[in-house]
Amino acid sequence: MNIRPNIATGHSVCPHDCPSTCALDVEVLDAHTIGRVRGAKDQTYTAGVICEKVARYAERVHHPDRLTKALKRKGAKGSGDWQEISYEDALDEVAEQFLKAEAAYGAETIWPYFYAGTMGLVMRDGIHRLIHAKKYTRLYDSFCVTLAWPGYSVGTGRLYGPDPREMAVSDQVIIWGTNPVSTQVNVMTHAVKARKERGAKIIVVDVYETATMKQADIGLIIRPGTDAALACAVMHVLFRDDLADRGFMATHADCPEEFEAHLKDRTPEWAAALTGLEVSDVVELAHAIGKTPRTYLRMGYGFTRQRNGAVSMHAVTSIATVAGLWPNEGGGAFHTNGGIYRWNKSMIEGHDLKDPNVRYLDQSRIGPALMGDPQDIGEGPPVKAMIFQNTNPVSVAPEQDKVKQGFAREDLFTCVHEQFMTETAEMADIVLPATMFLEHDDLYQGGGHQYYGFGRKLIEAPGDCRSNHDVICGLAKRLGAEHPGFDMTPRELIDWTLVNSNKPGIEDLDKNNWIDCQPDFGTSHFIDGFGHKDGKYRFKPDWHSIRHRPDIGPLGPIDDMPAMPDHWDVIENADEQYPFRLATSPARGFLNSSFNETPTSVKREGRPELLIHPGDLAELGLSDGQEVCIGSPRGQVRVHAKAFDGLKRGVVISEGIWPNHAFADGKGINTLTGCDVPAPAGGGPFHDNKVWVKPVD
Ligand SMILES: Nc1nc2c(c(=O)[nH]1)N[C@H]1C(S)=C(S)[C@@H](COP(=O)(O)OP(=O)(O)OC[C@H]3O[C@@H](n4cnc5c(=O)[nH]c(N)nc54)[C@H](O)[C@@H]3O)O[C@H]1N2
Ligand SMILES: Nc1nc2c(c(=O)[nH]1)N[C@H]1C(S)=C(S)[C@@H](COP(=O)(O)OP(=O)(O)OC[C@H]3O[C@@H](n4cnc5c(=O)[nH]c(N)nc54)[C@H](O)[C@@H]3O)O[C@H]1N2
Ligand code: SF4
Ligand SMILES: [Mo]
Repeated sequence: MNIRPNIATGHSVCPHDCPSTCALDVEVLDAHTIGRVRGAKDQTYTAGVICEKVARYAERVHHPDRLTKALKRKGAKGSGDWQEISYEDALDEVAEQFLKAEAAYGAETIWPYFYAGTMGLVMRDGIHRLIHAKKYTRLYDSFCVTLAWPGYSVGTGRLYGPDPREMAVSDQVIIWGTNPVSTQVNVMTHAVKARKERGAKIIVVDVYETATMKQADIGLIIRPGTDAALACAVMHVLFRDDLADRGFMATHADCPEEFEAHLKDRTPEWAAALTGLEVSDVVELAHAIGKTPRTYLRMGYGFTRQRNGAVSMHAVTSIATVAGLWPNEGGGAFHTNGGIYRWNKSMIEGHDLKDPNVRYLDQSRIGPALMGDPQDIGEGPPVKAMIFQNTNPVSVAPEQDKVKQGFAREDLFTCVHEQFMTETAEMADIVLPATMFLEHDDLYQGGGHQYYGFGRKLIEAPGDCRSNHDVICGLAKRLGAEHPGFDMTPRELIDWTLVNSNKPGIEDLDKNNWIDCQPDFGTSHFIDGFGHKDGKYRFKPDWHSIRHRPDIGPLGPIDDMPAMPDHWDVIENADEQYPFRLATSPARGFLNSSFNETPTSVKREGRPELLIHPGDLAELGLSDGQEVCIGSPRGQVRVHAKAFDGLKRGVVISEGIWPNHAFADGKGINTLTGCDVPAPAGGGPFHDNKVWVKPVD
């Protein structure tokens, strides 16, 4: 189907790390060039809508700064002094350095490091095959989901929920700790449809007045890290005011009486003091939920980026059980559908070569790990050689001062496979240019919806760019790593994965573009029982059962976790020295550190800023627009203050992961964030920071 006459339209899927995973119609102008990108109209979740930054993807694919040649470092680390070399020579050099390091320190001295810059199963996950084949150190991928997913699944026993399209037939959508107008625009499509067609209410719970809250009927601005307090008080009122669904709980929950008793003193007054809300706000929220059976709780990642984030996720999910929302169409609590696809990834990831004795290192602790912290390295070998794909840790990882110290080590060899000269690439010994999603084939699954889809190669890559798959296979050959997956094409890997996951093969996918995997109503709504053996929702969860990776156990101080939902006071509370609480919320124009190089995104965002209440600004003797220094226990950064009254006194927000060079001193926002390991499974507490704010002297 052509959107504009004479312009071919190709079909693909957005590869970025975003729950929307939009189905795309791409104008293909010639074999090397794209035009506009649009959301596919007939994929029912995307429904023709995508974000601005991807609509303008031509800016990113055809960006003049794209890497197109392999580079070898000539000058000092980070000096920007490079020599162009051939791709083959570059791969030879990487293999030689890896073999040298392995000979001296053993295979675990090599730590391949990756994340979700592409969400394609072939391109993102193929690196596991090399890791397992060579017994290199494994990566514990804790940046994003390890606080959120356990909190949901520990209660429900599953990692899926009511069909997200049902938001459109809901009477009340509660958008909790997510800012979809910026981070996953399609939530708004369905929620706004419900408002237009059924008069549904949209309620938003956040720590500041986001673009999403501006579109809501009710906005609740709370203090960071107090979501479980709000949830507990809501459930207290549901029990107290006879709005709890005791019949549903009798058949579908583990210990409703004990839970009710536990909530006795979690009153609206108690929650108001912790959250900063009015008592009436808490009671009204509870009544709105208790009286609206079709209430759909759409819970994001943002509120879990706190040291108590997993407990908060479990607490908010529990509201749906107390109110008996689950059985209703347009009702229930949804976080992600990651659990519906049940892929057999053993060919992509080389599971047959897995050795459970090989160590893991925690991605969020790359700073301490590179600096030889005994908590990470223990008796094991130091990290001497690394390859990076799809991630930019010298900007996105917490405790940047340590990360940068680590990358500056003269005895550390790094190869960075990238699309742009990121901060991580700048510190490399070898830089390899990478393809973008329109230049290779891959398979994608939606987290915020229920489709998997085919992302096709639609254009040729510029210069010498190669895909992740090509690089991994090229290295495997040189390193003597063997597995059938290294000899397959991306299409063959996709087909194998589909067929061995009991799904129709690639020809079917090629024909249909996307396939709907939403489980049936009874399953999605847990009417047939929750995912635990007895079919019951857990108010009293077994946090010890949480395994984010099957072979890695609980990490944080799990025995200290509350037995039932509660305000767990392990957040980085403000104190005399650090009187503010800082959240580093995502910016609309960027996607983590991606797109912070495209002109329209940079123009939209302006410059790194600190949103601060005018009252606090005045009290500090500062003026709007003044340059300020922010300090946390981990370091200091400089930004411009911006007066903003859509937040509580004592709370400050800095949006977006700007390039480090956008800050005075070159110190980016993650200089302030921490990499301690929250319970139960680790994860980045990016929005949980105590800070001071001072004028720049
Ligand atoms: N434009 C854009 N889109 C993105 C991204 C991006 O950087 N930019 N990142 C992508 C990625 S990797 C992910 S994981 C998703 C994340 O997307 P979301 O699930 O939306 O999570 P966040 O954006 O981290 O935070 C959402 C909101 O939670 C708020 N928040 C912070 N702390 C608290 C708290 O204690 N309680 C409550 N109630 N709210 C809190 C933040 O202020 C923010 O407004 O978005 C993806 N999409
Ligand atoms: N302060 C603060 N920090 C945060 C967060 C926050 O909210 N606040 N959010 C955190 C979260 S949720 C996440 S998920 C992480 C994400 O952090 P990252 O995983 O580092 O994500 P990006 O910053 O988008 O960087 C992805 C990189 O991959 C490259 N890339 C994309 N596709 C490909 C490919 O096919 N091949 C190769 N070789 N490279 C590719 C892109 O050019 C880009 O530089 O950041 C975390 N950091
Ligand atoms: S909303 Fe998310 S998935 Fe959709 S196009 Fe934008 S970044 Fe991609
Ligand atoms: Mo993320």
